Amino acid sequence: MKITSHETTTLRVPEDDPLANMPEQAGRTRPVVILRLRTDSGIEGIGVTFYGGRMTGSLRTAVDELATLTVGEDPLRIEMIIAKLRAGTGDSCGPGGIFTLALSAIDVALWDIKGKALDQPLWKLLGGHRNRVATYASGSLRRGLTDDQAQRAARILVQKGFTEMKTQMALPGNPTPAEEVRRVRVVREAIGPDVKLMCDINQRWRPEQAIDIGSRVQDVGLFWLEDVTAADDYPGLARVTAALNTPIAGGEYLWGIVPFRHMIEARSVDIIMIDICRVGGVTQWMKVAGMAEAFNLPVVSHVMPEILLHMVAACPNGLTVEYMPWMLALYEETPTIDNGMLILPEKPGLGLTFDEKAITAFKA
Ligand code: SMN
Ligand code: MG
Repeated sequence: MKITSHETTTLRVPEDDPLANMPEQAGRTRPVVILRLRTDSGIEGIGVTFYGGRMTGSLRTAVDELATLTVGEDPLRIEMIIAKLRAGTGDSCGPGGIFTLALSAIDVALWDIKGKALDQPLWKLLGGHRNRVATYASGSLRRGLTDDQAQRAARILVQKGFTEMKTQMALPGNPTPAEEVRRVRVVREAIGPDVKLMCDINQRWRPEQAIDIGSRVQDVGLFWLEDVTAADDYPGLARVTAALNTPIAGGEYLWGIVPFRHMIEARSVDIIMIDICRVGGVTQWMKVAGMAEAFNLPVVSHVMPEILLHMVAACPNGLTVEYMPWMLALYEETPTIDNGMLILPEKPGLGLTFDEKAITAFKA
């Protein structure tokens, strides 16, 4: 089998909140690049990437330029293709930035092709550890909401059957520690003691703030506190992780696989979060998961649950899938949730088909 052609499209995908209908800001959209990679056997693989922001035109061009280099190659030889793409950019355009975001789309499409060619769903090709996987609602309980909105949204998520959900601290403005603490307490009050509650700081605290506010919320029983300070401050993170009983999660902002080694060696976090676009695709995601397993650390996914459930389910140390619903509307059908657990699809590859009507509607 050989790759014959590719097609990219830039979309503006609504960043609304289909889970609780409590958007932080109505009408906001996110630029996304989608890829279709075609082969001479008729099999087409799909990929998705983002985080280009105002440079999304450049990201799409990067995907096109890299995809051109794959034409004529055997799509099943993924590491060979990755090496060719790195060499094609003089081994100098990554890992931080657009090269890796573009590589990710291509790698995802290659794995989709491999699954379809072998007639197996991706999670089985990658290890197939479990066929149902824990998931948490994300994107609904964001820091821009009022306490009342956050409580109402949290109750809706519980009614919908979610048993895990994520909120945020580092509230807008210049909140006092007491105001930060109040937000997680009111959410906990709304959902009761048994729902797992995560909380994302998105790198907005200094280490000593993280220790201060983190200690004040220990009795809330958070499942994890995420990105409590600058993502590459490995010793700062380690200080917070050592000081708090609450597990600390991090990793979504790291590029490629090597920084995870430094983060893990410094004992910076208890839970490794791997972003598929920034790590460089499925191939690199699984390498980080293996590295984490060797250090007795669980891994969790970041965004795009319809793709990431395959990886979290595949590996023995996969903990839970972030159910961030922004991209669900791109597909005809996405994995279902039963009793708070995502069900792994039996269709080959990613098991996803673009909804052509939605793609047309979102075209930038
Ligand atoms: C997040 C950051 C950027 C895009 C989407 C989501 C956030 C998360 O950090 O973990 O959900
Ligand atoms: Mg996060």
